[in-house]
Amino acid sequence: TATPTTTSTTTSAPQQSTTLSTSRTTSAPPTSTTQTSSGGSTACPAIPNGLGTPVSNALNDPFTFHGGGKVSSKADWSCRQAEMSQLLQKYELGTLPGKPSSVTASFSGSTLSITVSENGKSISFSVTINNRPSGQAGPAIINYGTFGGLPIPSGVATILFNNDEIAQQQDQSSRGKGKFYDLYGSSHSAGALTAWAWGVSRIIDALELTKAQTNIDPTRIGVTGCSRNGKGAMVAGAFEPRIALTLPEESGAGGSGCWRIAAMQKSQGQNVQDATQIITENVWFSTNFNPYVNNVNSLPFDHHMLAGLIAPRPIYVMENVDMEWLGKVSTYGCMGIARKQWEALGALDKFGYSQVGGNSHCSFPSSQQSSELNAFIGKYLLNNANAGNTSIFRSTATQTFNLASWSPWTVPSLS
Ligand code: MCU
Repeated sequence: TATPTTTSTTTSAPQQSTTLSTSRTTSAPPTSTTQTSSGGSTACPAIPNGLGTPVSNALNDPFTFHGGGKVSSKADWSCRQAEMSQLLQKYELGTLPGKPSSVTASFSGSTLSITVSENGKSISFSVTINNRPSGQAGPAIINYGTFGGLPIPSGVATILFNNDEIAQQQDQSSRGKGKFYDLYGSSHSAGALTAWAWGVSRIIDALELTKAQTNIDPTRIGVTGCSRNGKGAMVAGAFEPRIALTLPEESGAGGSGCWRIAAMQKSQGQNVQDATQIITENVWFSTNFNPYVNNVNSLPFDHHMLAGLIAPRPIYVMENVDMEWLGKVSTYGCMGIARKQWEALGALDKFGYSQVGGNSHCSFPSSQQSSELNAFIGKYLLNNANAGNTSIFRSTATQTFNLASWSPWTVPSLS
């Protein structure tokens, strides 16, 4: 067993030390209106107020700005991502705070302890790191909570994240409870999914500070969770650009499902989870979302665009074909259209959607393991270019959902 090491490192802004500070620019959420591309700084179009024109029987065009201009380059795509992030926060997920003024971390045994301070308040939480690499620094997967769990190949550490401690998720009485709200106030607009994503960002800040002790490479971090925690994994991948691989397991509605597709199914009498139900069940979303759940066609986004915040970073979405409630159709349609964002970026080898059955909810089926999950982890966390095919879009169901009619816009080729 490794000798326990303890270290404590701090970053606070402004910070002179080059070895201990985490970068404020790379960890900031994509919320600024100026994006830097290789050619320098590009001004992004201003985001007009208001919801814009409703979109019915189709998903919103990710390649047209909220103000109407076309996305025609990778620099434009970065601007559009910043815009989509702002819109999702404003109308659904609540505000994601920027990097706090101070994050400190210490590592002892297998426990990474993290303290975050902002505006004179501070909170502390810890995560457990198992199967740390020996020798060269290696990758890790952050695993939310206790539902499900993926078979993680050797060479990849796991980081156990008790997300409920950051934001509770019992039922509606959990609103504003948890360490995130101790720091930012119980009436902060962030729903639990956003608060957890903020927690993932703080874990990565801490990993940047303690790399020499943990032996975890903070540039090779994956995130996963199942069901409600799969929704969380998707939002963490979307909001945190340092996540190298996003692995949502059976996230369903509010994760890889689209609101409009669920609403259409609901209107046909199908028993699928939709926006009107989900806000009564729990506090995953901001109360900002409540006014729109009966009219999701008015929203300037759907969850294909939540996924689009990840593009072209790698994502592998696992879904269950047996349960309509979990989004048999709404996740298939949503991700089938989300995939076009990776296509536009020439990155189809970084997009996977796989919907199989025969397994109970959150018990990972072996049919997704060797040629899919291991291929994604192998290629994108273990740096094995020959790990297998990672351009995946499949369902074991016969799907009749019309992907083309629900995406009546042109997919550009962005460079
Ligand atoms: C798929 O995630 C949720 C689902 O949204 C809920 O309606 C259901 O009650 O619980 C699922 C879950 O988190 O199961 C563990």
